[in-house]
Amino acid sequence: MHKNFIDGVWCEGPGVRENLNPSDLSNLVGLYAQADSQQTQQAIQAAAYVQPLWAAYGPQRRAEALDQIGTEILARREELGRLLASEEGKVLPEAVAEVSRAGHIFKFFAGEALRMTGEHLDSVRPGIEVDILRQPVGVVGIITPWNFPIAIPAWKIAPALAYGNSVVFKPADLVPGSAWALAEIISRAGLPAGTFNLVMGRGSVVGQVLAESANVSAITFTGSTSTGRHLMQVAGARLARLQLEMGGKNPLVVLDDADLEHAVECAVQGAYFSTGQRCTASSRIIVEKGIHQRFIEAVASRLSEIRVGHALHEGTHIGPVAEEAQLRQNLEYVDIGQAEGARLAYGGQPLSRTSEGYYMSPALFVDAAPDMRIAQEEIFGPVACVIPADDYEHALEIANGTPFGLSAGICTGSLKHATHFKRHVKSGMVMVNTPTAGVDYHVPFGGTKASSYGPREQGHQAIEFFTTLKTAYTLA
Ligand code: UN1
Repeated sequence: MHKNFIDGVWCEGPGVRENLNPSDLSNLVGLYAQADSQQTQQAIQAAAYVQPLWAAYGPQRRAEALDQIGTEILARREELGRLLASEEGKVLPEAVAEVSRAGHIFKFFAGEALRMTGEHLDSVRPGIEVDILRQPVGVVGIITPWNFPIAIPAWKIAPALAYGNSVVFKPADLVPGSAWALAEIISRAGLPAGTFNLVMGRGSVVGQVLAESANVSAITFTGSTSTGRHLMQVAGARLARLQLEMGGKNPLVVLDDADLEHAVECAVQGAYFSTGQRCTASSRIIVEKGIHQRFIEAVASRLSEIRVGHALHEGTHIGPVAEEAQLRQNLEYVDIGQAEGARLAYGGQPLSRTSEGYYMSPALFVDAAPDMRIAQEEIFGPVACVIPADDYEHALEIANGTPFGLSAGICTGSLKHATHFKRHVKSGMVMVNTPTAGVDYHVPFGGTKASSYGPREQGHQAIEFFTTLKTAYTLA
């Protein structure tokens, strides 16, 4: 049984959760404790008490702790990758790459701990000096989703700790395994007890206490738009600092002058890899009319080569859907798309494999209209639609026509269109001739419109959310 980590102590909870492998439901990944609201309160109190001590450790010791965590994650990438693939269902090479990303993130923020810079200037009043100091925010509540069970926790926990904050971490209920393994590594990194707390359990219990508690100064969350709105209502109402990363309906524009083969790879990789379970997935593929027919034939033919199967089996390209409810929702959207009049050109069927799991074939809709539900709502599965466009301007208008604005891509040989698109597409990230999903760890991540709220995650810019400024005046 894997326990929660509260105030430096491993504790059982009132509940237990079975972590099942979505590639093989007969495989129990492990049993994980479920915390209640009282334990969550204890974790918050411990974090609040010790935070000034952790801040006083100074940048050298904080950097060393983060570097040690990063080193161990990287050294264990194969083992942790297997665990991740087993609980979430992404294929082993993707899972190992995600673990590596988590390791690199800790190492990046080990360096950032040493770069907590402020500013110094003269006052407009003679004899007075002004210092703009950067300080930790306090206790940070971290709430993460199931689709990146180690990378997203890493890119929230590492900057929180680097800049001297303490942490109460609530991982997704569905995938506590990678989070627990990460917590276990952090538990041996020499942090004072209470600096980092792992509180596994339900969003409605643990997440709700984090949202309500006055001792939690900031909450960073990645997940659904509806939960983001709820946090806004509860934590926002008590004026907590918020960083919310929510849905996407990311467009990939393919123009007539694109390299066809490359555009197909960008579309297939962006829309379907990781089973389409990425907020950066290319779920709307907007294709100019001259290349349209050749493009959809090439994508359908490429999809026929994709092997869907057990995430740990060699040669699998796409693993199962992570959970039953998500599979049901994906298949419902396949029905909705057909009822709306889009044509299902490939896949969209439940699949059976040698083991019982949540398998489905990647679904490709064509002849979708921009206002259809399948073209407006985030599905979060291997379901994408092709929307035909008359020309570049039309494609850009469609690309900008949803409430979301996370990532956007364009495949084109035209410098003019690529440059225009980079400037005018309404998104936080824009990709030219590269897939909309799959981002670097050392540059900012985030979106516009309903996709994101608050300062960016990742890169040096993460400092904006995880620190606060204090302006100090000194009469010299
Ligand atoms: C990526 O595309 O590499 O939840 C990362 C998500 C995003 C992360 C995507 N926050 O899918």
